This record gives sequence, structure tokens and C-alpha cells, in this order.
Amino acid sequence: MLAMDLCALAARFALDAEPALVEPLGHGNVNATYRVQTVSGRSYVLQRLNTAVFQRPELVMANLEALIEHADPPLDWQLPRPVPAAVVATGSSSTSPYLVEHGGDPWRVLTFVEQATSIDVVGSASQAAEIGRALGRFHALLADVPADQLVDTLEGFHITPRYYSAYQQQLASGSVRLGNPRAQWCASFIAERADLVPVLEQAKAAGRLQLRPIHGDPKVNNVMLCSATGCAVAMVDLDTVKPGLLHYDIGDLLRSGCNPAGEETTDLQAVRFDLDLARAMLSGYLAEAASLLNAADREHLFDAIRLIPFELGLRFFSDHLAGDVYFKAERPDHNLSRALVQFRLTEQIEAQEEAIRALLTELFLALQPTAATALHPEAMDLAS
Ligand code: GN1
Ligand code: MG
Repeated sequence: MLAMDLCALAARFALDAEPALVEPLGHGNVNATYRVQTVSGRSYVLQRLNTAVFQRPELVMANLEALIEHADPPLDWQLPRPVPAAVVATGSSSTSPYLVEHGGDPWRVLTFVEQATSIDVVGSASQAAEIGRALGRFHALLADVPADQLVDTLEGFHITPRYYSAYQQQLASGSVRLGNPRAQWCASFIAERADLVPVLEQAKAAGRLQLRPIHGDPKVNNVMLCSATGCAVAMVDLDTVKPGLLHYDIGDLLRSGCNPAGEETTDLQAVRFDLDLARAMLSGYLAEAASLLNAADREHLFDAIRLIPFELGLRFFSDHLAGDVYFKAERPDHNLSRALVQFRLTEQIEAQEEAIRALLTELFLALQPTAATALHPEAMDLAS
């Protein structure tokens, strides 16, 4: 769409002034996102929601409203807020005051997190700690939102067995051809890991893991860092905030944050799982949210760290076979290449299983009260 048309579209929302400029924002794989600046200098986020993914965009907006109503962010934390349409069109079929229809698609405007940036790749342990802390703070914030206030905006999201059976159906239908060796390698990689697929869903079905409000898509570039201090000030992209397992989020944060090559690399040899970054990220997370994790949650963390990159690889691969209908692709093998990165990362995680498990044990032990305080709880009172 032309910048002029986008400005005209933005003007249909209750902004503080006339829109003056518009430019693409971020690298999302699903929605189309722009930054709009008004003549007053204030910025907003203008987004076209992808209805091939979010079939009920009004539910996405309702969840955002529920989040804003129930979560009580501290002063140094921001939640992007929806901006209502300036005039609700008469006869509009939209059931949300925050959506405007244009070209058959739903559009919305959100407040912009000023003086903050996001990063696609984590560059240092201190950045990793801050990113981990951000998710911990966000989970603590979400813990105040009653689960029954949130609806499921994307059914089956992170339910690995559903992606797996959809993929198996694709193969069985004969509609896809694993023409090249890279695709064949992916297919074997997946087939060898059929046992991994149900690991979290089985624990959930057995009552060992519970649904809680989660972000759903906490990849590192959805964390906003203050441009001046580097401290996390917000998490954005809240469309998949809904009941889920904290594990999906923790797994996704580590998969996106501990691979220094980033998820768009084409250099597979550069893909690795960096334990130092993982240590910093998990420490940051636990400093804010350790109390949310019970013993069963902790036992399943390694599974989550291994499963979520595998799941994303499966999602990318399946979308490649389907002709790129879900994730935006810039070239014909883009989603295949993304799948290979995630599978390579899964392999790296598997190769370091012992070290990752030892790291988790070490971090949880460090959270325990010392032997002295455990034996003499009053020592803790004195210390506090
Ligand atoms: C998608 O659109 P974006 O980039 O925020 C996807 C995530 C994936 C991610 C991988 C709703 O997120 O699940 O982890 O791409 N979002 C949805 O980059 O499917
Ligand atoms: Mg997203």
C-alpha cells in the first residue's frame, strides 16, 4: 500500500493529530506493521491483522482489552494500548471499536513504546539477562489476569501434536513432494523425533502442567529495551496472549535468544545454542518469576527448550510444503531455510542436554533457602 493511503487509513483512528509519515516497522512474519508519526511528533503502530492466521480479530482485541483491564503494570513498564476508531462506520460488521476495515482486512492502531528499541539477536549476557527478566515480569503481570477473561485467539497454537498430525496428513495426501535433499533431510529429522512431539501436551493432560495466561510469541524482538538504559520497558505483539503453558514462552524465548546466528541466518554451521546466554536469560527470568514454577514445571523445562525450536521447525517446514500460506516468505525456499535453522538448533540443544539440565539444576538450587535458613526459618525473617 502507498504511504499516502496508509496515512489516510491511520487518520480513521482517534490519533492526537494528523498523520504525517508512515514507515514499515519490525520484522513480523504474520501481520503487516508500520510506524505512523503525526504532525505533533507522536508515534503509533498501525497494523493489518492477518486473518489467514487470526480468523477472529475481534477476539484478539478483546483479549488485549482484558489484559489492560486486569494487569496492573508497575510505573516502569508499558502495555501497548489499542486506539479506537475515530468514527465507527454505520453498518460496520466489525464487533470491535478498535478495528477498521480496509481492502477486506481488519486494521488497528496501537500506542507506540517511545524511546525504546528491539533487537533481533542477543549480543551479550547482560542483554540476555534483561530479556529474561522481561518475560519474568510479563508472566508475573499476567498472573493477575483471570484465565477465564481470555479467549483462545489461535486454536492449536503451540499444540505440537496438532502441527504434527497436520503435517502427517500433508504427507499422506500425496499433495506435497519432498523434491530436494534438504526437504528430505527435514522429513527424516521430524520422523526421528515422533516421541518428542507429545511431551508437554501429555504432561498437561495428566494434570502435571497447568494452563496460565501466556504471551505466546515472546521472541526476543518482541521485548522493548529502553534506548537510554537498555532496561526492558515493555513486551509487544500481544495477539497470542491467551491461556497456555509457561513452557511455550520459556522455550520460545530461549530458542530465539540463545542462537547468536539469529533465526533468519542461512549459515547453518553458525547456528548454536549458547549456554552462557541461556544462563543469563534464565537467571533474569527466575529473578522475576521463579515463584510461578512448581516442581513439575521445573522438571519439564528442558523438554520445552528442546520442543519449541523443533515445533517451529515443523511449522516452517509444513508451511513450505503447503506453499507459504502462513508465514510471509521472501523467496521460494525461505520457510525451508528457516526450518533448517530451527532443526539445527534443536540438534545443538540435544547435544548439550546434560549441560542444560545441569544448568537448570544449578539455577534452581541457587533459589533454595540455604541449609541454615531451611533448618531455622527464623533466620530468614532476621535476614529480611
Ligand atoms: C511468528 O509474526 P511474528 O514474527 O511475531 C509466529 C510465531 C513464530 C515466529 C517465528 C502468530 O511471529 O509463533 O515463533 O513467527 N506467530 C504466530 O519468527 O504464528
Ligand atoms: Mg507475533
